[in-house]
Amino acid sequence: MIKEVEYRARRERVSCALKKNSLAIIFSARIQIRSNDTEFPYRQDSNFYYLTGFKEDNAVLILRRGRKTTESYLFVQKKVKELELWTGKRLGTKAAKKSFNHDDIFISDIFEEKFLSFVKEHQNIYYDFSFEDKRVDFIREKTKHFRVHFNIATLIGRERLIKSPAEIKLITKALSITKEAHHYAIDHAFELSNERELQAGIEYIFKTHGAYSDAYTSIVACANSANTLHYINNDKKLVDGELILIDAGCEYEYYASDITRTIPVNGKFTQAQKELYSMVLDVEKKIISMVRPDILRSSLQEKSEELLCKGLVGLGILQGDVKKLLKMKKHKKYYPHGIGHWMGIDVHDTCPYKDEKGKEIPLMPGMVMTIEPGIYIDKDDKSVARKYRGIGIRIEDDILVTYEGYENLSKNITKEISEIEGRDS
Ligand SMILES: [Mn+2]
Repeated sequence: MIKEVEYRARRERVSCALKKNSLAIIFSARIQIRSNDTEFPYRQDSNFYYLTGFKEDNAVLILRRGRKTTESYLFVQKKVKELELWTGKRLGTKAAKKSFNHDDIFISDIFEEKFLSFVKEHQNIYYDFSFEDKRVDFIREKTKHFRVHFNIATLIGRERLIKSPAEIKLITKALSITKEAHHYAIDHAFELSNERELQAGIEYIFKTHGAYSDAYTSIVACANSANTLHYINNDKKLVDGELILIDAGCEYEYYASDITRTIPVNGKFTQAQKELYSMVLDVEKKIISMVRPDILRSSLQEKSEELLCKGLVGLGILQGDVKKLLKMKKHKKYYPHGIGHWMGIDVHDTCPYKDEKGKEIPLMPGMVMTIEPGIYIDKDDKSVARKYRGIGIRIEDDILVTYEGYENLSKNITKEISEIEGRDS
């Protein structure tokens, strides 16, 4: 659990990053309609949650920075008995004041009025430019002629780069649940008939182990489906003798996990599958071992491309000189994506990869990044030996950068061939 003092400290850091004489407005997420009058399950906006820990909709946070002081105001929904009967209890201002430490807490109904009185005293306005909302239109409209506008998402993204011990604990907890789900898949895939059934099994474990939901739509891709990178249909048969690429991770208390494993449906790899899998696994481990403070993500990317290209030549999938092949980007056909991304409250955490000057941000202790090399060979790719066609493999772990180097937070999730094949099921 993250304590209110930590949320308070985050607000303080973001406030201090504002220019002097500024007002920042951060909105809660809106309810999203699924169809007609049914809604998607509500999830708080990640930036709003990062600064408040407040999970209800129709809320606003205002941060003020004057010349010397900073202030923080939270707006929450009014308690209305008749509405609470339908959509659940609301905290209300009175109870919110007990759990949340702001300079004041008001009902959302008076947000516009308060905003207009605050705004008179401030020259600069910060809000999330990507938000499309009536409330944002209101702010734009009321300030367009006489205020300088900045994107608050940029500042919060910078703060979110470095994870606190409490955040790392939640990610670790998410991963402990995700581990159970992937081990379930290894143990039970052989007795299930289609991808969706396996997806349901994985997500059943997420929920029965205390996770609110998945952190992103699970990819459960058997055989050639794995060669569609964002395959989420998950509606094909599980075929004996084929592999299943499973990219699935739960979200626990707003923190993501992001794990990919590629496993045989029947528990045993074929020789060709083994060759490709070992090659990818080898590269994954080598790249993980390079993680340390000050290294650049682009260096990890470059090295992963070089190693995978070498591996492809070793297996005869590419022919020729590795350096030349790399230069001609021949490997991109089989490894078209990035080596990894920031992870935190969002699975693809909305933190910057470059600083204000456009320079790449090196890894620093407290950052969490995925490492996920993969090789994808389409079933119709006649340039490749038949035995490798229709195989897609990705192996992904979640890595914490430490002062000494790194900690693989998902090291307990099985990925060695002998361990996958040796599990008792
Ligand atoms: Mn990922």
